[in-house]
Amino acid sequence: MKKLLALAALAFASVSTQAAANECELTVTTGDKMAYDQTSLSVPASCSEVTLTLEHQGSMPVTSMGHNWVLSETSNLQDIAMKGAGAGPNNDYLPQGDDRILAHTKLIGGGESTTITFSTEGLKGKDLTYFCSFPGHWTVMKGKFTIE
Ligand SMILES: [Cu+2]
Repeated sequence: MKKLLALAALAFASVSTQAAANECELTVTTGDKMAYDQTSLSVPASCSEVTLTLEHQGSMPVTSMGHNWVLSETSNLQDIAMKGAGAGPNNDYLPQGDDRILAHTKLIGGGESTTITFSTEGLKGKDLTYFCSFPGHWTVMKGKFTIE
């Protein structure tokens, strides 16, 4: 039985070397707390693009419990978040024109949803973290993003 399972796993691995489009699509939900529903995300290395949807299932407005999804190298997270707080809500709490921001959604409030598509070019092998840049959220509202 174990051998059969191993064979099945092997067969599955060989047919999935070419990523299906839906493996490159991620949905992250959030709500009226400073948290995403997932503390890590990954996509297969065969994804040339990732489509990510952020859904805010809470009811609080963007001004008090806004969330976004921002991707950067882990080492740049804190500085981007600090500068983002200074950039203010009209800039989605992100420093404008900062190319250390690898991808980001807009800031949304309860009941809203937003989708972005970004290229994985140059991201493979880097230590990446996603976070919310709403002031104060980034310290707890974050997770590892891996391209495997
Ligand atoms: Cu947030």
